[in-house]
Amino acid sequence: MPAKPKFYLTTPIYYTNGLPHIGHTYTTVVADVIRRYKRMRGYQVVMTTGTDEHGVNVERAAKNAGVPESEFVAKMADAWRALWEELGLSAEEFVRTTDLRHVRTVQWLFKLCRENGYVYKGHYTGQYCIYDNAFVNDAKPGDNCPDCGRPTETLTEENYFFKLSAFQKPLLDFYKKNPDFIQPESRKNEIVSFVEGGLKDLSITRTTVRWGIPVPGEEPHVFYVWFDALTAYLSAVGGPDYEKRGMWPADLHLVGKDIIRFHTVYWPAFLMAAMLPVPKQVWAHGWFLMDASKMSKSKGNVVLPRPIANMLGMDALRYFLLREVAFGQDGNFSYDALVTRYNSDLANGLGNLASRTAAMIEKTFAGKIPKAGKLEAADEALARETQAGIGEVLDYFEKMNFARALESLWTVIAAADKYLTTQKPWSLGDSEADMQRKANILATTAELLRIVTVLAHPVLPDSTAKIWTLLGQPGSVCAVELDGLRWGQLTTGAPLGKPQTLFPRVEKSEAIERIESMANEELNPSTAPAPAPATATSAGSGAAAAPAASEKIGIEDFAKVEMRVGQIKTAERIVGADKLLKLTVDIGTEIRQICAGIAQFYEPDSLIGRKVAVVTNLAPRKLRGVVSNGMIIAASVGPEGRPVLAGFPEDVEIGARLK
Ligand code: ME8
Repeated sequence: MPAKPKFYLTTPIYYTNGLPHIGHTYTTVVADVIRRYKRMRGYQVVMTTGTDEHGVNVERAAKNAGVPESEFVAKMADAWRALWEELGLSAEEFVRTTDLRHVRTVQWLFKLCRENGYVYKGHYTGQYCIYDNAFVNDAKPGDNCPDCGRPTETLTEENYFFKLSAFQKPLLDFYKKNPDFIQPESRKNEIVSFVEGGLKDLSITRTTVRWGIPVPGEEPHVFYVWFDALTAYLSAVGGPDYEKRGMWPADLHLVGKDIIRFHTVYWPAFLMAAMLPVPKQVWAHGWFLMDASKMSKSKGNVVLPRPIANMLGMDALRYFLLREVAFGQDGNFSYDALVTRYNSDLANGLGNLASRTAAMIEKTFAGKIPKAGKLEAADEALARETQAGIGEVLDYFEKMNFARALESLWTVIAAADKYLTTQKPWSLGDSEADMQRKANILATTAELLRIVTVLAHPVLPDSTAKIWTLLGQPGSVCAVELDGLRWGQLTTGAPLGKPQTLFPRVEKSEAIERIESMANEELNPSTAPAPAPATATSAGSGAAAAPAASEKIGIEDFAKVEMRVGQIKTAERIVGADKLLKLTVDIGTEIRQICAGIAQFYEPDSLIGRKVAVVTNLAPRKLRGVVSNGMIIAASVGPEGRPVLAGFPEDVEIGARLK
């Protein structure tokens, strides 16, 4: 058998100053989808992801955490790796920039660039913050440090420089010869004009940073940011011995649009300087935005992958990320859209088609897919449509147009639904002719479902594996070769597998509340003890988690909770969240917006002017997209946990502290 062609793809190596959010998950999911797709097209695939662990930010974060840098990054790298594993996104290679294999590769690459005359020692002058011990990129004399706000000083230090300026023409020639190198096309134009505008040499070492890879024999120089980070792609597949592993050059670097320049200008230039093979393609996708802005923990608008995977399954998240936004463009993330798509496309679409097909086969043909006889026009039309769908979906996959690939695939699912509705196998009787007609209809539907399952597998690996078993098809769905996929390959006569839960329908507002409360808990573990809306009682779950009776807390723990008398100024319902009210509450020093899970028990108007007990020092969190900055205290009454607001029989001053 001829050796399989290789395909090497990478995600960025992510910074260790936080944990993965939906943006990082997006890139990694896409990489995983391509990996699975390429395997089904006969490639031997290696995927690399990893962590970018050097630099001043890590120095600072480790200092704040009171641990050595090595310990800090080891913990973070473990957390990233563990999360990818939990989400079914582990790559073949997880490279850390503190790995010895990486340190050696960076030093080797530097040596090659230097030997070839592209590295020189010079001086870098920039604005430096003496409090944070770091240069402030792009700052001018007189600017303050964006981190601490104090004045920066002009400082000159000795650096090694990379002669990027020498690569203007080689890069432009390279882009011309390799028109697919930068994708999508719009980004390519942006990069070409940037390079045409002239390239400045690049400082690639620092003496003011301690936590970095040392430049051998040139201490205290350490490599600086991109020379270190980009090289990780090569370290992961052999470094200096890359030829032995046979994976380099990378076939595809997947990145967000924020880092395209580094990947399409610096990286090929470093490799050209070292006379090493240059990657084949860099694909820059857009951003997932939350409320039209980039996610950040301080804005309280990060979306975490784990709560979504826990609530709806990882396949649902994968499907949404790929289906919702055209790959390459920015898009908004919304829980509402996520759950809507889940219910309509997965629960009512694919999931329903699979379970009703299996149920009909179970009932009519004792759980074995019947053989089709002579097909009627309607059967043949569906077969043709499905066969055409195969070509279309594969074509879209090749073009990385995942949204269109899924759209095409779901058109095929819709065609099957329509076919069943018009053919009505359930209305046929037990005569020989009717039984044969039913066999044709169900075999046709099962064959369509088999093809859809194969094509959807890269995106929905878990649920398609379940459908494959349900259909009693031999082997595993991931082993089916896409190139040979066509109508007419259904294995009939084999018993169906056990019925499987695929995508149970969810109630939208409840699902969103649960996702948000899991996310709040993950983001603020110390301040979000219970998966409840912002009242001490939890409408829905009934029980706010209290410590076990034996678990006593000290007065100092209690003192950490700041509670004050507040007065409700306004109250309104939140569209789509039938349990929540949005309140504004005067707490003496300010008016706060607080969401409370009491909508089923209190009319908004009845609350205006009421004095309530408010926890005022909870970290803000979002409930159904609405920021809640505090919590109203209520008793939880009866088995359903009916909230009864705590109040004051005597008149109390607004803002008074509760002790
Ligand atoms: O830049 N939407 O790491 P990083 C879509 N260490 N994708 C997003 C996103 C969003 N809102 N937010 C992040 C670094 N991403 C460097 C990379 S590579 C040699 C070094 C994704 O942790 C997207 O892929 O800031 C983006 O390029 C990457 O995460 C940035 O991750």
